[in-house]
Amino acid sequence: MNKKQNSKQKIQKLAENDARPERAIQPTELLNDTLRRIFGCELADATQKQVYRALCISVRELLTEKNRVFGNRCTEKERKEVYYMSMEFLVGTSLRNNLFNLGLEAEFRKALADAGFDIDEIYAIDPDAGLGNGGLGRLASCYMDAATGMDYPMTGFSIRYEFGIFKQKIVDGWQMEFPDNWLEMGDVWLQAREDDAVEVKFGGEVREWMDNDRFKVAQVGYSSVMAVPYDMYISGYDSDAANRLVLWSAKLPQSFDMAAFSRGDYVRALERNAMAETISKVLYPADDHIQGKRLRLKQQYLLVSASLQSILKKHYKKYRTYTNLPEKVAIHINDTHPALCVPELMRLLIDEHDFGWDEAWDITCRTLSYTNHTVMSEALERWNVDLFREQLPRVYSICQEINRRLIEHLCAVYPNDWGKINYMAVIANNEVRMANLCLAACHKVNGVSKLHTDILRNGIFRDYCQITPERFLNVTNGIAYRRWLCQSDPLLTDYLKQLIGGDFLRDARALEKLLPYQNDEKVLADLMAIKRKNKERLAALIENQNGVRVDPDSIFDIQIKRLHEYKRQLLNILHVLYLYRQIKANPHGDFMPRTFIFAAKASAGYIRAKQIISLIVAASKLINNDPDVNDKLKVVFLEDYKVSLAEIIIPAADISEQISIAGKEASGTGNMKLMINGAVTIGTLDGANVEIHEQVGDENIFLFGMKAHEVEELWQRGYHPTEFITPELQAVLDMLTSGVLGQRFDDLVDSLLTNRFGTADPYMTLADFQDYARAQRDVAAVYQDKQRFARMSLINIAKAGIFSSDRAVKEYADEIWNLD
Ligand code: Z15
Repeated sequence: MNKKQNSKQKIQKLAENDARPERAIQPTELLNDTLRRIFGCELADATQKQVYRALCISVRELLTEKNRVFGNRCTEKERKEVYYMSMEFLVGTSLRNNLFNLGLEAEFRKALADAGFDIDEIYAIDPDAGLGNGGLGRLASCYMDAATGMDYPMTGFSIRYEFGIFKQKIVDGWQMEFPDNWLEMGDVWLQAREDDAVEVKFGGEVREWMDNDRFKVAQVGYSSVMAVPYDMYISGYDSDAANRLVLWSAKLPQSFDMAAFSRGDYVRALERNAMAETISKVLYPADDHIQGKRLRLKQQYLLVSASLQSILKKHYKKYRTYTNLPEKVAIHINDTHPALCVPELMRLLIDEHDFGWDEAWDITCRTLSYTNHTVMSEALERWNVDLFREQLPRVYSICQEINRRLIEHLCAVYPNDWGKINYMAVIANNEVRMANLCLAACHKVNGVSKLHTDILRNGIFRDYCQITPERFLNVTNGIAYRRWLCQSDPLLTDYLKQLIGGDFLRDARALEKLLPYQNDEKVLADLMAIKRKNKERLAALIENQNGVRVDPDSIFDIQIKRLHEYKRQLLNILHVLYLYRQIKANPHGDFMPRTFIFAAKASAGYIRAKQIISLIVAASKLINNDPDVNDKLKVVFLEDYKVSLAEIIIPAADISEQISIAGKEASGTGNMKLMINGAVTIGTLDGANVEIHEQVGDENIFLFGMKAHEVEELWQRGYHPTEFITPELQAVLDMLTSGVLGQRFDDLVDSLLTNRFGTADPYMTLADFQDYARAQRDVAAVYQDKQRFARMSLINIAKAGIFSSDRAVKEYADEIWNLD
C-alpha cells in the first residue's frame, strides 16, 4: 500500500479494526520510524537516551490508539464507566510494565539487542512516577492495572505534581529530603490536552438572587485557576483495553494575568502566576497523617472540581441528560482526600445544571462510593471552618445544608442523643469532617481487610452502620502481581511456568497448582536456588549502595514500608540489638546468621520517625563493624525506598516483617507482595495478615503479639510499659541512652517509658516484645531445616493468589460500581 506511511499512522489504521494493534508490530521498523520522526536518526546512530524516548513514545502511541478504540466501543455500547478519584497514584516505572502487558517484552529485547542496546539499561533510565506516599497510592495504581486487564472502562484522576515523593538521603545518620524532578525524563509518558482545560474557582463569596421566580446561587469575586489535563495511558495484561490516568496541572488563566500586565503590574502578575501554579507543585509527603494546610485543600478541590466538570461534560455529550448519571457513571472516592466530590457534585448539579436539592442529592448519593483506609484519628481529615469557607464559600454553604438536613434526620432516629448526633455531624466544633461527609452521602462504604471492616462497623463508624448497614462492605486489598511477581522475579516466574503451566499469568489462583509439590525435594531445592540468586542480586545492590557485604546464606529478614510508629520498626530494631547482645555474650554460640534489611521514608516533619531511622542507621554501624558478630548478624538501611527499589528487594526476602500493633494497619499490601514472592510472614494478627494466616494456616506463618481485642482490653485495664521490661530488655534500652551507638536516643526511650509526650509507649512496643523475640527464635529454629522452610515458602506462594488485584477489582465492579 502506501510506502510513505509511518508506523504511527499504521498503528492508527490497524487499531480501527483491531483492538490488538500490538500484534502486528515490527519492533525495529517501529523504533526506526519513531526515531526518524522525533530525532531525525535511526537505531544505528541513536544514543541510548534517544532510544529510550523513542521506545516510550512508540508504546505511548500504541496505547493512545488502543484507548481511542476501546473508548469508542464503550461509548457505542453505552457501558457504565468508573472514575477513580485519588490524590495519589504511585505508578512506579511504566516502560517494562507496558511492554510486558502488551506481550512485546521479548520482541523488543531482541530487536534492541540486535542493534547493540541492552533493554535492561534502557529500563534503568525510566524514572519512577512517585505521585504517592505509600500503600494508598500504590493500591490505586494496582487497581488501574487490574481494571484495564479485565477490560473495565476506568479512568483515574489525580494531580500532576511537579515534585512527587521526595528523594531520601541519609546524611550523618539523619534523613534528608530532596526534590525529585521526575518530569525531566518522565514527561514522555504524559500527553497534555490544553484545549480541555477547566476553570476552578477559589475564594470570593456566595451571592443569592431571584431569576424569573427561580432561586439562584453563585460564587462571585473569586479567583480562577485553570486545570490542564495530562493523560498517562495505562495498559492491562493481554487485554483489548487501554485506560487513562488523567493528571491535572494548575495554570493561571490567560485573562487574569493580562489585566495585570496591562496595568503595568508586571512583577505582581508573574507573582500571581506563580501562586496559582504552586497548587500542583508538590505532593504532601505525610502518609496516614493530616496537617490541615490551605494549599492541600486547594489541591483537593482542584482535583475534585476539574474531574467532576469533565465527567459531567462527557456524560452530557453522550446522553444529553444528567438524570441517568448513577446508571452510567460510578465515581469512587479513595480515602477522604477527594471527599469534596460530595458537595461539589451537588454544586454542579444545582448551580450549573438547575437541579433541585432532593434530586441532586439522590443522584449524588447513587453515584459516589468511598473507601476508608485508616482508623488512626490523626489521619481522619477535618478542616477548620474558617479556612474552608474562605477558600470554598459556595461548597461550604452546601456542606452546611447537608449538615442541617442530616442533623434533622438524626434527631428523628436518635432523639436527644446529642453525643451521637454530634459524633456523626458533618460540621461540628468549628470543623468540617470529611469522613462523615462521605458516610452521609455515599451509597457504598468499604474497608480494606476483614478486620479493618469489622472495626469500621463496630468501632469508629458504628453509628452510621446502625442506620444504613446495607451500605457497608469489605473488599480486601489486592496487588498487581504481574508487576510484583512476574516482572520483578523473572527467575521464579519462568520456573513456575515450566512447572505448573502459564495459567497463573491470567488467574492468580492457579498458583495453587504448586501445592502438590510441597514435599517434592527437587522442587524445594529449585525454589531455594532461585531465592538464593535473588538474594545475591540484592546483596550486590547492598554492597554497592551501603558498602556492606551481606551473606546470601543468612536469613534475609525484611521490613519495607513507610516509617510510622504504629508499624513498629522500633520493635524490630530493639530486637536486633537484643540479638546483638546475645551474640556478644556468647560469641561462639550456635547462631543462625541473619541479615535485617530496612527501607522506609519518614514524613519530612515527623521527628520521632526520623529518630527511629537514625537509630537503625546507628545500630547498623555498630553491628556491621563489630568483628565479634561479623558473620552472624548484619543490619542494613537502604536509602530512598520506592517502587523500583521494592521490586529488587522483595524477591530476595525470606522473612516478611508485618509487626504493627493489632488494630492499626488497615490492610497492608507489602505483606501480600512479599508472600507471593515466597517470603514467610512474621506478624501480628492485624490488617490482611489475618487473611494471610487464614490462607496458609498456623504452620506457615510466625504469629505473635496481642490480638486487636487484647490491645483494647489492655488499654481499658491500664497499660504500664515498665511492667513488661525484663533485665535483657532493660539492657537494650540502656544501649540507647549510654552513647555506645555513637549518639544518645533519650527521646525514644522516654517515649516508651514516660507520659511526658501523652501516653507512654502508645504502640505497646514493650508489651509485645517478649512474644516477638519468641517468634523470632521460632524463625531461626525452622530455618535450620532448609527443606521445611522451603515448604513454608512454597505454600505461601501457592496461597497468595487470592490477594490479586484482579479479585479485588472484580469485587468493586460487582458490589460497589455495578459495572457490566
Ligand atoms: C495510606 O498509605 C494508607 C492509609 C491512609 O489513610 C493513608 Cl492517608 C495513606 C494505607 C494503610 O495504612 C494500609 O494499611 C493500606 O494497606 C493501604 O492504605 C491501602 O489500603
